[in-house]
Amino acid sequence: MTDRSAVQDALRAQRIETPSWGYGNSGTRFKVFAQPGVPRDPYEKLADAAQVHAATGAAPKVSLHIPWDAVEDYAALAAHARGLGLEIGAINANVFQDDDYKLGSVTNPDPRVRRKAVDHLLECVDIMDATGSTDLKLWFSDGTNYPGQDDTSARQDRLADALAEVYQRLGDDQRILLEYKLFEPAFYTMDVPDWGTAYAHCLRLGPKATVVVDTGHHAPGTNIEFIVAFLLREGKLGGFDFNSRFYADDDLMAGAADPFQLFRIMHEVVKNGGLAPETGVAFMLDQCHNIEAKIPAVIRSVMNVQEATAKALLVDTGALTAAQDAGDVLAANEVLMDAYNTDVRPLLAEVRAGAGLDPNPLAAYRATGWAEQTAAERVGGHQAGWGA
Ligand code: LRH
Ligand code: MN
Repeated sequence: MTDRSAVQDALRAQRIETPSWGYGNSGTRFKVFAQPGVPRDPYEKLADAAQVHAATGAAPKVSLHIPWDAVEDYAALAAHARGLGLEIGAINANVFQDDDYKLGSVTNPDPRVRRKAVDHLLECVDIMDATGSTDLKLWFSDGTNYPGQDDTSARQDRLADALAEVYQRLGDDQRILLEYKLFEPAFYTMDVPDWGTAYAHCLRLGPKATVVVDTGHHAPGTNIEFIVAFLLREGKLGGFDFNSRFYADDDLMAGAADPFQLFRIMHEVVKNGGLAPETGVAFMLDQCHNIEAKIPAVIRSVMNVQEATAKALLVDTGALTAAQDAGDVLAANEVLMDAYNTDVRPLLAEVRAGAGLDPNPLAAYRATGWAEQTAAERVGGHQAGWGA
């Protein structure tokens, strides 16, 4: 697709969902550094997310995490979001921070603990009803640390039972986004360790169950874009948790550590129709901004995803297919590298200007004085964090 106006249309239509926890304090097990002006509640997190949308024009949805974003009235929170020009996106359940979940949540040997965990997942569907969200995002920290600690198959049975009960509760336009992770916090087995396990559970559940690809959740060297192409072909790619990493689940800004990988992923997305809204792929960020200013980091991440997408949209698919069909390895690779090596910043600046936005979102944000204003106003109270 090298028709410039079609490329601009696709970029103008791209939507990236930002994580509420990306505006709060989050970091590593060694230290979570506080910063001035950090939100103290979900309302302030939404106000910060609105700054990202105002600067980029591409981030109208915010994912929530329960109980990190627990409020009395979720409908009021959703109304507040709409007042800011935002929408509540995926609802992330949290069955990984309660002492009861030491040996697992939905896979725990103790039926009382499993019941408690499933009840939380069902409560998250109630919250979706109240906020108008369609996506229930499920990541399970469940796993074991030592061989023999528990029965892997029995845990899979428990997981399948829990997922089936939640699946039954979903409304017509609601779906499950099942996230996998190779390791951490468990270090011998994770009960949803890889895309294959997530995919198998989703196939068994039905059409309203799809897989989330968190780019930080694979073994080093994993070809993530192959997984993306496969899941898209199966109609089972529900979305992404974009971030980047040099080593493990570093949760750094998307595209910062490996922009070429992000491009290769977006190339498979574009080529397999994953940008089309009807494909239902949720482009979400899942990051921690421990040492960098949080709102600019989210803006930079949105821009990195846009740049990777723009390069993917500029791939000369006709030339690529011709070279592939001819078995011309070097020519095919050259077509892709030409797109990747294209400076798309002027194109994106044009798209932003065309939408009445500042071509430079970071400069636009800095000019608002929001950082200084919130640092002055948000004094006292308790800065929001991930409670780890
Ligand atoms: C787990 C994870 C998951 C979220 C959490 C904040 O590592 O990627 O998506 O619940 O980070
Ligand atoms: Mn994630």
